[in-house]
Amino acid sequence: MAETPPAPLSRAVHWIDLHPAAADLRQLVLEGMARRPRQLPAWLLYDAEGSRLFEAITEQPEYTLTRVETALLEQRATAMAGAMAAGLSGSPVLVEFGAGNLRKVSPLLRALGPAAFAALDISADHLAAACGVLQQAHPSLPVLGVCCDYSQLDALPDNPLLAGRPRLGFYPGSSLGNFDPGEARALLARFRRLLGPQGRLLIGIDQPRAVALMEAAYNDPSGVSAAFALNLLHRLNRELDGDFDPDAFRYEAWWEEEHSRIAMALVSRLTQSVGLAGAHWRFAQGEPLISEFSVKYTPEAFRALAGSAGWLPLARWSDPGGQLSLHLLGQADSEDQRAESHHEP
Ligand code: AVJ
Repeated sequence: MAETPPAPLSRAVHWIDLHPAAADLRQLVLEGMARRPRQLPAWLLYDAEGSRLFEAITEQPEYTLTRVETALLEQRATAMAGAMAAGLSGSPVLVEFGAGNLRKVSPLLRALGPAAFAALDISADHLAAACGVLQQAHPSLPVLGVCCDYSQLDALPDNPLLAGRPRLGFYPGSSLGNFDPGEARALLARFRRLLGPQGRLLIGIDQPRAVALMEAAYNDPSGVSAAFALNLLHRLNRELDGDFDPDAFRYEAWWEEEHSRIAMALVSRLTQSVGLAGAHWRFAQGEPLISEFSVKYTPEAFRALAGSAGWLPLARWSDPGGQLSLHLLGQADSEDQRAESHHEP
């Protein structure tokens, strides 16, 4: 019997840590607590436990976005990769923003065969574990994990894996919805700078649906959505010397038609004073602390937003139920000047 060849040596995952320092975190929280209504940056939800709870949300029957988008990627990865790489000079690198558990990117990696893959996320341990698993599944692919707040990044790390190659961005999951429209436009413009002149971006955006469906998706009967938001208070207690009593807040999620968004908040059950970051904060009974917004865009509204950030819509793929789209964006000053094509299964 022939000797089995040794398993291909898995490369080490390259790792760069740009997580905001504790002092910056404190400053952000002080600013958010001073706002009316009080609102904290959504990325604070993603500590290790928050990342675990978010994954549990994506498995709830009411939260269909992740399953629908994953299926669309699996079905259309070849067409998407073809459109993403059309006309590029040289093998590209793929950059995923807000990479999470990295379970959506595999079909795209297989279809695209990029020179390297960079995964950016705020949740360090979660990202490191996900990069390790991905590396096992793609042993010859150079993988770079970057722990950072990608919405504040001025340049991709100066790393040889990323140097001198066209850059393709991947931003699935409708995470853009966490930013208000002004911030979302700034973020899209930032991605254009990070990805450079040949850059293209494949971005997942979910649409407004029946209000009852949306409200159920953000307030599942098992209480996972509530636990995800309440975990923020545990994090603040631990990292910023807070004394929040999580039982003194209830989780609520509601649709705001005028902003086309779901608002998620921890609502004070009573009038109380909370210590945090060396100060005391009064909460009136019923006063919300916004944990995040989830803005929904129609394809037309999203195209207008992307256009205002300098992106040109190239193509769009939607699920059969019309719940969400993956939009491919290109640059107005490159070869990307054709009309947008729309594909439904
Ligand atoms: C990760 C921002 C896309 O808005 O659907 C889900 C976050 N929060 N349930 C979303 C979330 C509670 C999610 N995004």
